[in-house]
Amino acid sequence: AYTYKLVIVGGGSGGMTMANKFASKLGKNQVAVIEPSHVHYYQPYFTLVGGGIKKLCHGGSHKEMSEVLDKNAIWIHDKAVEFQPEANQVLTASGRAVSYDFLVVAMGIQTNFDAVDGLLEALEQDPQVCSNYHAKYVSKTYPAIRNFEKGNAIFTFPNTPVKCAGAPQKIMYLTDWRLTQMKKRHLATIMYNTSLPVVFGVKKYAAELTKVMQSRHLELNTRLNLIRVDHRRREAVFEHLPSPSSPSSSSSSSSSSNDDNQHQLTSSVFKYDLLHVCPPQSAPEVIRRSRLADPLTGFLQVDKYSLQHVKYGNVFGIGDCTNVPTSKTAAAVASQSKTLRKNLDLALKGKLDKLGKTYDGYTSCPLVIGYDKCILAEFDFDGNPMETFPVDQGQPRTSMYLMKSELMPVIYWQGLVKGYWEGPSFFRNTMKALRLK
Ligand code: FAD
Ligand code: UQ1
Repeated sequence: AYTYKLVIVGGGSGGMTMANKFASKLGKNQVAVIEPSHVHYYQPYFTLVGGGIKKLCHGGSHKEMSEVLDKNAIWIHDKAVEFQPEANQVLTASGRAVSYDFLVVAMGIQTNFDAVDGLLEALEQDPQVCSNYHAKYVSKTYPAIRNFEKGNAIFTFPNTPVKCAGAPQKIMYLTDWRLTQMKKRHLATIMYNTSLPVVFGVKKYAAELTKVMQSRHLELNTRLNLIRVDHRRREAVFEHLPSPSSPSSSSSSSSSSNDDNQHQLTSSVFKYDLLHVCPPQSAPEVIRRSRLADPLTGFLQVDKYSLQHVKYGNVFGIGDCTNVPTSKTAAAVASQSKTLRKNLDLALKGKLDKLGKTYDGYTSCPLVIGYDKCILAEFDFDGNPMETFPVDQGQPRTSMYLMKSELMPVIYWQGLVKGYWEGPSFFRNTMKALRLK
């Protein structure tokens, strides 16, 4: 059977940038990408689509796989179903065994809409239930905002790892802004019901976001996890998670006991008139049940600095499907791609003992807080800010908004997807040097 020099599982942000870097370098038919979807999505656009700022459109939110993949590479239009790392092959849904010298796993994170009782039915049937986390349901978000008359607008954050941890609240800020424009804001109670104990995981930005929420009368309800949606009654049921410091939950007066729950958690019922759901997410099933999985989390078990698999030296990972302990974003993918390019180059030359441990955890989240303002969070593994620009990025800025809405799509399609953009470290270091002088 034919053996590819490089096989990449998943043709999303991470898979496509790696494929296009190596397709031109390794030549015809040496790189294969296993990807079941015929469309490549630019998911960060979904926030803008949901907010009614951009339209779902070719060239903006998506392009055909055949347009984005270098002609030297082979697109295997199929789904990976089993990893056989001892045999250096991947099995696909159609029964094909794809052999490789080196493997990059870039399958993204799995969204589990079916893990919330009644959610899929509500997304299919209730126009006021929407989610920017799905190419289909994102087109419901803006109509739901426009159709909102009065009552509760609820935005959820699940009790699992997620991609783009800021996205579930960005759409809340856009909704607030839009309802204000429509002169309906006084008729709305807007709330962010999050499983986390805080509004955002990084202190510096959490402090600014708290100010924004308070000044705009957005309710923050922490340690609430969506478990059921009853769209006929327009009710959302949340379980109260124990606060990190106390073993039992602190339940509100409206709580009712939920006996089915093995943890004996209490739950609360909220009426909704608009419900934006960030679905529970997990490691892709195919990784979780394979030998490549981190036994604790189910994500691909790689060294967080080199992105090489901890057990199989010819296997690497990038992006949301890995157990790299940073916030999962396309910005992180871009920075990881620099480390991975260098290490795959060495690996392909047989220098597996010389791999660099250079990924620093860089990730970024443009927190769009209105139709012309953005807080550009950038931070490392430990949540220390790693800001690119010589201004305080904790402050809401129009420049950062334009960066997100106008510049970033160009950087993504012309830079990241084509294998050129490897993150802003060059600019950050240059700016820092200039500031010192
Ligand atoms: P993906 O790009 O999701 O690609 C995974 C690919 O694997 C997909 O093409 C999928 O079809 C494929 N796949 C899945 N299963 C299989 C299988 N069995 N076999 C083969 N292929 C498979 N990031 C930012 O940096 N900035 C932002 O502002 C931002 N905003 C976001 C807003 C929203 C609403 C969302 C949903 C995400 C946002 N992100 C943002 C996150 C960003 O989109 C992801 O972190 C990024 O796409 C991760 O890249 P990836 O390659 O790991 O996964
Ligand atoms: C980034 O590199 C990136 O990936 C292409 C994103 O995803 C779309 C981002 O949202 C951000 C903010 C970055 C970081 C880039 C700069 C210029 C700060």
